[in-house]
Amino acid sequence: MSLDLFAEQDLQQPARVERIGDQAYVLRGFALPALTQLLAALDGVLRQSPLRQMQTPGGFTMSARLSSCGDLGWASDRDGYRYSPVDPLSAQPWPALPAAFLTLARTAAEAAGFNGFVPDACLINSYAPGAKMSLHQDKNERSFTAPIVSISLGLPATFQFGGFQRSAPTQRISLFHGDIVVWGGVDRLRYHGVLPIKPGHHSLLGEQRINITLRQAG
Ligand code: MD6
Ligand code: FE
Repeated sequence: MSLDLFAEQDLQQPARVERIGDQAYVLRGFALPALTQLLAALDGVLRQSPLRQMQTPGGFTMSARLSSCGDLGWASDRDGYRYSPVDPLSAQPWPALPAAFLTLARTAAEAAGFNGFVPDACLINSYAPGAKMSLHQDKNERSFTAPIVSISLGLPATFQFGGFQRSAPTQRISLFHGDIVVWGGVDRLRYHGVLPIKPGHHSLLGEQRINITLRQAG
């Protein structure tokens, strides 16, 4: 009985595509085949540029802890949000974008209809239970022609996918370990966010959700 259930789950997981907008998709389980390489690469990046809490320009502390890799990473403080080639913690360049991240992001973008995605920025967020991300637009990138590719690992989350104004109604989408969300084109500037993560324990990542987002920022 349980063997049958597992077999069925394995068969269902790869490439189940859910459309959440004209040019926005959830690719269920899309990261799972590359998981081992992905986690090893993540480990390497976080050893070089550890997760840290950041201040918002409004003086709040973000509840998710953040790091970056690639040519450009995220820096946020009382002076504003910006992409920077240097990790403010080490005053060194961010770690290089691992090949495993790049390949998976390109493949996911293609599966969602965006060919030729070449990300130069990758943000890594760790959400402990209770941490959230308020509704926002990803609009600090130089151009909006490339999509956002967002990989979910660890504890599940409720992702909010809204409209073009903060007050517009939102879809609520459960995201699980291995799911990838891709949004671009006409949906590129939609408001989105993450509701507070529920307490729990993930067998590989412990008491956290990791989100890896790849963008073309420069
Ligand atoms: C998510 N993350 O965690 C969605 N945006 O599923 C984001 O929207 C996001 O993690 C900008 C910067 C970091 C993020
Ligand atoms: Fe975002």
